[in-house]
Amino acid sequence: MSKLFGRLQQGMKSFIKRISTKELSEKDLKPIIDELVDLMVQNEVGISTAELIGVNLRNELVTLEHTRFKDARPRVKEALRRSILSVLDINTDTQFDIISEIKKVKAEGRPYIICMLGINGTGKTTTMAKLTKLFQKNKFSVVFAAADTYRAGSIQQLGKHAEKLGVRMIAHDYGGDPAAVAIDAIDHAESKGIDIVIIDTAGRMQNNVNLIRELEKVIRLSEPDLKIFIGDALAGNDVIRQATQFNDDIGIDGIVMTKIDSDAKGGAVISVAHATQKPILFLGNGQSYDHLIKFDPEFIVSQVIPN
Ligand SMILES: Nc1nc2c(ncn2[C@@H]2O[C@H](COP(=O)(O)OP(=O)(O)OP(=O)(O)O)[C@@H](O)[C@H]2O)c(=O)[nH]1
Ligand SMILES: [Mg+2]
Repeated sequence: MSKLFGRLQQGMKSFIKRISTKELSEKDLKPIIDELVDLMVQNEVGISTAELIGVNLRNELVTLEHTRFKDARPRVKEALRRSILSVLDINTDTQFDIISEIKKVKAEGRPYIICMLGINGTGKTTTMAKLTKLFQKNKFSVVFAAADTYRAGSIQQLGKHAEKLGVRMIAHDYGGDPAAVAIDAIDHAESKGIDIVIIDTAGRMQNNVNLIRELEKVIRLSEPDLKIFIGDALAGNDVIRQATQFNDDIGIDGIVMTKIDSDAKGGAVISVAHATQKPILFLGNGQSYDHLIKFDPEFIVSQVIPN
C-alpha cells in the first residue's frame, strides 16, 4: 500500500526533517511550505486542495513553539496530520454507514438502489461485485441490472460475477435501452423482495454529451439512493476533472477510488473529496472481491506521513 504514496511520503520525510531541526520564523516558513505545496501538486493532489493544506499547515505551525533541545518532529507531524485531515474531513462530516442506510430503506419496504458511474475501465463492474460480497456478508440480497448494453462483452462479464456471487442479473440485448434494464431490475427486486439493486453502466467520458444524456435518463427513471462515482487512482488529476464533471451533470453521492494497490502517485485520493465535496466511501486495493476497504481518513494520513 505504501507504494501508492511512495514519492509523496519520501518528500514529506525531508520536509519534516527540515522544519523540525531549526527554529523558523513565520517568514522562513513560507518558502518551505510553498515547496511542500509543490510536492503535493507534483504528486497529483489538486492545486486548491494542496494550497488549503499549506494554509492550514502554516496556521498550525506558527502556533507551535520550538523548545530548544527537544525534538520538534512529533509536533510537526501532528500539525501535518491535522492539516491533511482538514481536507479529508468532508468524509467524516457526511460519513454515512452504507449498511445502516440500506437497513433504513429496507424498513420502508423498498429496495435500495445503487448506480455505478465513471469513465471506461475504472472498476465499476468489479466494484459492484465487491460491494455485493460485502452486502451478502451483511445478509442482504442483491440483483444486478446489466445496464451497460454498450461495450462488447460487458453483459457476460457481469454475468460471471452474478454466477460466482449467486445473484440474479437482469439483462436485455446489447444496444438496448439501459434505463429499461434498470427499471426491469427494480421491478424484479420489488416483486421478489430483494434488498438491493445495483445498476452497472457503460463507461463514458465525462464530455461525451450523448452518453451523459443517456445516463441522465437512467438516473431519472431509476431514482437511485446512491450514485457512486468510481475513480481510478492511476488517472491522477484527471480523476478530479471527471468527478467534478459527473457531479455537475449527473450528481454524485459518494466516491470509490480504485487501484490504490498500484504505484499511482496517489494525490487524487487526497483531493477528490475536497474538490467535489462528496465523501470517499471505499477504496479498491486489488482485483478480488475482498479487496475493498471502508474509507478512513486516518488511514490515508498514516500512509502519507512517514513514521
Ligand atoms: N489492481 C486493481 N485492479 C482493479 C481494481 N478495481 C478494478 N480493477 C481492474 O480494472 C480492470 C477494469 O475493471 P472493470 O470493473 O471492468 O472496470 P469498468 O469501469 O467496469 O470498465 P468498463 O465497463 O469498460 O467501463 C479489471 O481488470 C479489474 O480487475 C483495484 O482496486 N485494483
Ligand atoms: Mg464495466
